[in-house]
Amino acid sequence: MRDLYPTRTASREFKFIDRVDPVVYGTPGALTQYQRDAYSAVGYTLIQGLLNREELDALVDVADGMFWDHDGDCHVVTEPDSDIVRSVFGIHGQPPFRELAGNRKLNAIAREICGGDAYVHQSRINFKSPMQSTGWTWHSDFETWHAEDGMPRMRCFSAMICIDANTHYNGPLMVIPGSHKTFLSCPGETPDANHVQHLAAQVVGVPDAASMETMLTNAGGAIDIITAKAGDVLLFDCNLMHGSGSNVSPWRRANLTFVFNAVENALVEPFCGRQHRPAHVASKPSMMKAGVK
Ligand code: 6CS
Ligand code: FE
Repeated sequence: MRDLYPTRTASREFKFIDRVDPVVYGTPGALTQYQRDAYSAVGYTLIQGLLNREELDALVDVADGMFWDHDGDCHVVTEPDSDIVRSVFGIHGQPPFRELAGNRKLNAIAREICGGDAYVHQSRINFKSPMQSTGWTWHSDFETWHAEDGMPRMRCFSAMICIDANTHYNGPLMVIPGSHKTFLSCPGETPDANHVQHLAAQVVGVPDAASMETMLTNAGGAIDIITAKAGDVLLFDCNLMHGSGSNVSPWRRANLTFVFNAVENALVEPFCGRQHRPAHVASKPSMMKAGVK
C-alpha cells in the first residue's frame, strides 16, 4: 500500500507533509454545528457532561481499584523511573469500559467523524498521579499509529473522558490548534519492540524545537491548554500535536481514552517495517468491536 505519510525514514530531516485526508468524514448528526466546525478547524472539541454522576462515580471507583490492584486483563505501564502506575491499556473488553465504549452518544460521534462503522483501536487510562507523574512529550498519535501499527489514513480520533477535573495545575493536555492539518515526518528508525519504552517516554517520532517553532508560528503562536470537568469528554483528531507536563499538584489527573478508528481504515502492515505492536495497544476490528454498529 502506498505510504502517504512516510516517517522515520532514513532521512535525517523533519518534513511537513500536507494532510490529504478529510477531518470529519460523515454527515452532521451527533455534534452540534459549532462542535463540528471547531473540530474541523482546530482539531479538537470538548463535549461537556457526557457522563452523568452515577456513571462517573462508577468509573472513578474502578479506576481507583485498577491503580492499586490491576489484574491480568489489562496491561500496565509504569512511570519511567519508578513503579508508579502511569497507564493501563487494553481495557475496553471489560466492564464498565466495554459499556462506556458503547455509549450511544460516543458511538454516534464516532460514526459522524469516521464516516461509518468504527471500532476501538486502543483504550487506556492515564493516571497522571499527583506529585509523581511525568508528562508526555509533544507528539502526533497518528505518527505512531501509522508507523508502528500500520494505520493507513487519518480517519481516527481519541475520545478522552475526564475521570478527574483537568485543571491548569495537574498536568493538563496541551495542543497546538490546527496542527492536525499537517503531518510532521520525523527522522530516526523505529527500534524493535519500541512500544515497551515508548509508552513510558516517547523518543522517536517527536518534533524538535525548530519544527515546534514552525507549527506554533502556523498556529499564530497558540498552545491551547485543555481544562475540563470530570465527566467531560475531549474529542481530538489522531494527528493533533499534543503533549502534557508533569503533575506537580496534589490532585490526580486521570483520564480514560478510547481511540475510535474507521473499520475502512483497518490496520495494514506497519509502515516502519517492524512487527505489529501487541493487541493491547493496537486492536483490530475483528478482535474487539466497540459496540459501534
Ligand atoms: O503509542 C501509543 O499508542 C500511545 N502513545 C502516546 C504518546 N499517545 C497515544 C498512545 O497512548
Ligand atoms: Fe498521545
